[in-house]
Amino acid sequence: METNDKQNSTWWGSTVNKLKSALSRTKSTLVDPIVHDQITESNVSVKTPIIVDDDYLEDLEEKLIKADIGLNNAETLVADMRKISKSQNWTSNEVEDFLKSEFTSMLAHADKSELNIQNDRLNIILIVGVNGTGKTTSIGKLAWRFKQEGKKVLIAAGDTFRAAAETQLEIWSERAQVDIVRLADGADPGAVVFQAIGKARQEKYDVLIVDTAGRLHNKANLMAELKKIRSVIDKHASDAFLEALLVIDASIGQNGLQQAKVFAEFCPLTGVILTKLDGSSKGGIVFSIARDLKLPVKLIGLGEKMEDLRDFEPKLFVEALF
Ligand SMILES: Nc1nc2c(ncn2[C@@H]2O[C@H](COP(=O)(O)OP(=O)(O)OP(=O)(O)O)[C@@H](O)[C@H]2O)c(=O)[nH]1
Ligand SMILES: [Mg+2]
Repeated sequence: METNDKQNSTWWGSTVNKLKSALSRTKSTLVDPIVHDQITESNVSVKTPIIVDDDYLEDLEEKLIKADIGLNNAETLVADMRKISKSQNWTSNEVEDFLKSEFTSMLAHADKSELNIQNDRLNIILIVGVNGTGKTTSIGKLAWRFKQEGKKVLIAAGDTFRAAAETQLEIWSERAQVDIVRLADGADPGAVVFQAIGKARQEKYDVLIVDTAGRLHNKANLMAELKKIRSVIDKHASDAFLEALLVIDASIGQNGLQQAKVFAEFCPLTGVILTKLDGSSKGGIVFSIARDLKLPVKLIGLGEKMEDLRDFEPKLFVEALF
């Protein structure tokens, strides 16, 4: 999507402030313990020099790992710092600039973050993930956003497993004013997807978003069912443009990576939606997803409201942490 479109639309307007406030807890675990000015007794903030010695570097590595950025990232960052400056004094501004540049290069390990939408054909967005991570909510928000952009949107209630799941999606479809394909409770999710693809083609929808049941990554039968859904798409919509997005809850930190690896075995992924960044202190996981999974985070959830799903902008994200 063009930058201009984004800047003109309502959901974009307050992104920077929204992001800053959503990331405040992550900032307090990831950045503040490393870059902090000392407050004197008279309440004046002074910048104290930081001596980059072995103790400092060891402590830094520990803090980074605790903040969920991943072992590889933490080791690289510390090694880079050691290379540049051993036993020298750094100002807190210098540490801040160094961290910003390291964080930015961590995100460069993954492909570009934009959600791919093609104008000349059907786009299918398949949403998968563990129970309760925010799949259905994110679909509602995304459908609303596409609708605001003037696209013709269809959503498929592919979670036929949990009672009330389809009703939850139906409520979102009404809010976003988009169409929905829903079969009887307990229907085969593959059949729902098949029918939705047929409708999307016949009635020339721009985007079809597919909801799926939450499943534990260690439950083989449910994962096999996901594989089936994926094969229906591959077989009956091979000319459509597909985004397969894994929803990860930012508050679970490193466990999200393990989930992602298993999901990717059953359904090749093109990116991640990282939800619940608001209120999470483990937003550092963004850096680990890029480095260790090599998957781009495409969208981020910053709250429960319709407009609280935003594009992930690596540069903006890093800026908002400082
Ligand atoms: N604060 C916050 N809450 C969120 C966000 N995204 C989703 N939620 C909440 O998370 C809860 C679960 O969301 P759902 O969308 O039902 O999750 P799901 O993955 O579809 O769940 P299952 O269908 O049971 O697997 C709801 O209460 C949502 O409002 C977010 O970005 N921030
Ligand atoms: Mg759901």
